[in-house]
Amino acid sequence: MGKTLAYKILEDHLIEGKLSPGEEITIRIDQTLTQDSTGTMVYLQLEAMEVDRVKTELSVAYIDHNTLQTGFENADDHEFIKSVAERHGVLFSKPGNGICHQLHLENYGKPGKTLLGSDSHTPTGGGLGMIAIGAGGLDVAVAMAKGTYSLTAPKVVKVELKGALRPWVSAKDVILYVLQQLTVKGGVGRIIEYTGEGVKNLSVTDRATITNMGAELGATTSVFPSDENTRAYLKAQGREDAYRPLAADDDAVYDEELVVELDKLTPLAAKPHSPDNVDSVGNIGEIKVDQVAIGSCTNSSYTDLMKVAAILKGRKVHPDVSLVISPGSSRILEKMAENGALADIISAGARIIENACGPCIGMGQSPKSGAVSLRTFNRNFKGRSGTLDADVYLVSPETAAISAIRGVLTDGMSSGESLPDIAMVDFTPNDNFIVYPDGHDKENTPVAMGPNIKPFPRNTALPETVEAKVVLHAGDNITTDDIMPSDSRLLPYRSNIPHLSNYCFEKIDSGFSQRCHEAGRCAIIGGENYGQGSSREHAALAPLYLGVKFVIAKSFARIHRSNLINSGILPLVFANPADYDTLELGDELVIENAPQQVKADTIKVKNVTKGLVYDTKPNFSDLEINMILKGGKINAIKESGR
Ligand code: MIC
Ligand code: SF4
Repeated sequence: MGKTLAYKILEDHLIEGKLSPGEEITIRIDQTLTQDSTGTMVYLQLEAMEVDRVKTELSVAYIDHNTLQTGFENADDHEFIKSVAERHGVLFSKPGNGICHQLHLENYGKPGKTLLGSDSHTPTGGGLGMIAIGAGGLDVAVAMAKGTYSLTAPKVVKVELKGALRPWVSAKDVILYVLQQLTVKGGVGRIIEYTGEGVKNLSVTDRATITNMGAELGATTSVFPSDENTRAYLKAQGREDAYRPLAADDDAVYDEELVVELDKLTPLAAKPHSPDNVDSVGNIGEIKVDQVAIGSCTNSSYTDLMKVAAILKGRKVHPDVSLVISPGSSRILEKMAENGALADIISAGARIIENACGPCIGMGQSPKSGAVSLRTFNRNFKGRSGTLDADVYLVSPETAAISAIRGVLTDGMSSGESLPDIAMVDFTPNDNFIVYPDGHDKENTPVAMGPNIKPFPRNTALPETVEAKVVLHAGDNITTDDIMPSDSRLLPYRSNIPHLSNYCFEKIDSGFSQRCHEAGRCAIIGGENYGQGSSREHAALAPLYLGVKFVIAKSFARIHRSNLINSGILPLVFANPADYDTLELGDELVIENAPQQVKADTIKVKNVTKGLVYDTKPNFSDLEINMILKGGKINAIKESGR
């Protein structure tokens, strides 16, 4: 029986377990990446593990999220990360170098390698034929300390690509189409593997756009074969020696299949407020646009921005539109400065901002009240832009640029305008933004600890009886942005959980943290796909700090479920989803004989207020049971080494 590419790479890295869907496996991690908004926690945790040098082939610490430096907090975090990176042999990418995923693709990604990143869009590396997985910060800290990562072996979904995209239709439309078909929870427990003759018609940066937004499917990761296009991309980056051809066997067997006919696709958009709320631009119609934002780890590559420059050249941004562009990396910006494309963009009336996440994570550029904002980003959750009543649409760079000129959402295909082909160019290697840890070690480099950096909360061993009061009864698809919002006001406090916890669930229930303080011991009730989106473990650490003991939901998103377990908070799934409706705010819940029950198939939760008993399914692996019993991953590692 032939093998999928995903399983070939996993098999190459398998350390422990049976490589079969649903089984727990431990794999070797070759590379890690962190970014600053999750990175401060990662490096606090790495320090807490008292390790010396990292065990990976390569680990990089990028600074791209908190770059506004509105106060000392951001800059202190950067200095802290730099010092810890130097102590442990991690490369440090200075602010201004660009967005972690774009930079990693350009400079370090290698076909066939594994990459674990403390950011949900780490699967961008799948565009190069890597198994690149997003995880909570603690998992990445452990991967650096031990060179391993444990996960449930996913199913593999085959997405067969046929034909080629037509002008004005791009990789963004491919992934929006897949999101329309599979939804934001369709990828949970799955790797999405792209195959078929259409693959050769997509460049590595196109592929990276698709694997990047596979995060929005909830997938463990997404992967493309490594072929001549991969070689060409690596050669253009001056790294042809990293090339290695990789593909699934012709007779590979997949768990599920989807066919995408590239030549039938038209420009698409994800409407407010979910990446899977997809419709064609033509159907949505020519709605008036107030803001257009181009950039993010999804769509800020050289070819993306050159297409934008070609559309803007010699024209004027519509008077009612604010067009803002954040390039993916310093080398892309440098190239566009050299070849004149930057001048074309500026002259059209676009605002150029730093090579960083910027508006994607609400660091500036919040649209005006009630605005329509078109963004080439990957998430349009309500309020993520910083403006609660803004309507954010996710579109391709082509759709964004032509709409910025016309002032209305525009389908480029029916616009009658032509679009030039963008040729790939060679980049001159440049590591001037990189600080190497050479010459530094733990002994000669002190940790630079600013006053805003506070210790992270730690849990204690699971008690016999767990009592908790329901402090929130939430709906389906709660995001980690809902749980722990992030914007220019809050991002500087990513290393200060006590401060952040005051804002937990702020956007959907402003009384949440107060209720937690009053209750002391708390439980959260959730619907389907609880905790989708960002990998921020702050969405587990802030609830831990506030006294949350367990969450019962209809289903969980992968990374958040792991983050809860890593913090010693129990993620429990309703055996009977109708039980969800019987629970109310203020209900007193009890789990008796908790240490015995967590080892069983079913955990019984008593609702003392209503006189009911709920069956819940923990589905914990042995490693997870150990973590729950010990009160989280750090305690488990310290006590039993795993
Ligand atoms: C995001 O896109 O939501 C982020 C900001 O990159 C997060 C990480 C974070 O919350 O710090 C992610 O995707 O993991
Ligand atoms: Fe940064 Fe946005 Fe990408 Fe997250 S999704 S890494 S905030 S650019």
